[in-house]
Amino acid sequence: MKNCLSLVNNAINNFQVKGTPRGCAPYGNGHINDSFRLVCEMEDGTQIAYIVQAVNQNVFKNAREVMDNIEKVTDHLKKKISDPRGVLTLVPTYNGNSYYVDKENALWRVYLFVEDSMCFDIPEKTEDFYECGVAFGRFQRDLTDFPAEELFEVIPKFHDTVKRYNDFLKAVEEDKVGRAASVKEEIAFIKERADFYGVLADANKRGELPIRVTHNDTKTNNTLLDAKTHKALCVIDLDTVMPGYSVTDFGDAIRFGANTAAEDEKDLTKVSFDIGMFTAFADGFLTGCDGQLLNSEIMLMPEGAKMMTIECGMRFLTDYLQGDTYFRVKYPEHNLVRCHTQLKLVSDMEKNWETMKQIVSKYCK
Ligand code: ADP
Ligand code: GN1
Ligand code: MG
Repeated sequence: MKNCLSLVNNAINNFQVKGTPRGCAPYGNGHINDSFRLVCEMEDGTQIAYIVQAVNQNVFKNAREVMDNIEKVTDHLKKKISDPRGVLTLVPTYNGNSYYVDKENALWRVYLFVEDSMCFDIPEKTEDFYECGVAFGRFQRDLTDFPAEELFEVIPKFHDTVKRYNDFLKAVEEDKVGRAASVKEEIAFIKERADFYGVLADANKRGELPIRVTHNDTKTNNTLLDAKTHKALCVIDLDTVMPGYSVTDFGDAIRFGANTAAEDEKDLTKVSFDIGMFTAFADGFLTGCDGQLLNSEIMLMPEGAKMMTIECGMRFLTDYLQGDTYFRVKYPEHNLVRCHTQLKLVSDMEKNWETMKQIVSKYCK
């Protein structure tokens, strides 16, 4: 483990962290921020751990507003959740702020490390995925009475798939790094489904899909489960909390967790849509939501799943076409490999469409 105390030292000196810093290492598998686990030693020899993060200001142009949203949401959740491990806790700076901007203009924040917790980069059991669903469902339930319009739209039109599609078309047209000719099939696959991209916005206009407070990045590694019992504990990674649709939160989780392989699996024979995992997550999510969703929203959950999957596929391909400037890549074809897994999942979902609709219909009141 690389000790990166010197890297974070300057930043953490500004925060009300307790004890003496003893060790620090990169932590987790996020694509966006730089996260470190910092361990401090108290005078009595006990240890206290923190998550120290440098927020990616390339992605989050309004990092201060991101922090403002996180403060509002965690304050609201703390009124409802008594378990200290059930909500993220920001450690303030000595000035009482929730973040610190260093000389290089990096924005730092510190959370208490949620002890005895774990998260799944890829959930294997339906029971575990169910618990992730419970966590995101409760998050939805507990924020139902929070006025969504008070939240800053930190990445405007983040899950506006029509806009994402137009951005994709522009990237194809511009072909900045000369890759378009090599991905004709993928481009055609995305273009063939152009009629689909507006269905959630249309349902919203008809009053069937209300704007709510949503998380917008509902991968399983953004929920913490109890390390021993694997019961839902806490929703993390609140950077993209914004007004949005419940079904996109549901759908993004399915896109990620109902895949039988990793998001960047190269062997597509390993990648398929697992309907058992879909069922488990739907059950957990709707249990957690506790009756807050309209029947019309419940019936749009399959659309949410397909929308988030094809949207993510086109985002990966867009980034590939633009020369990999957004998502962190480990090798030149990484974004293309990710795109392929998403498109394979979309095809599988289309084959399972009627079953998906039947499964969610059982939850309508
Ligand atoms: P990113 O936006 O880069 O995904 P996250 O906020 O999700 O960043 O953090 C990355 C990882 O760090 C998470 O997947 C989780 O494993 C871990 N993590 C983040 N916050 C905490 C916390 N407060 N307690 C324990 N682990 C955490
Ligand atoms: C990014 O931060 P992380 O790794 O949880 C991305 C999501 C994508 C996801 C794909 C702010 O999430 O929208 O679905 O990668 N977050 C942002 O893995 O763009
Ligand atoms: Mg994350």
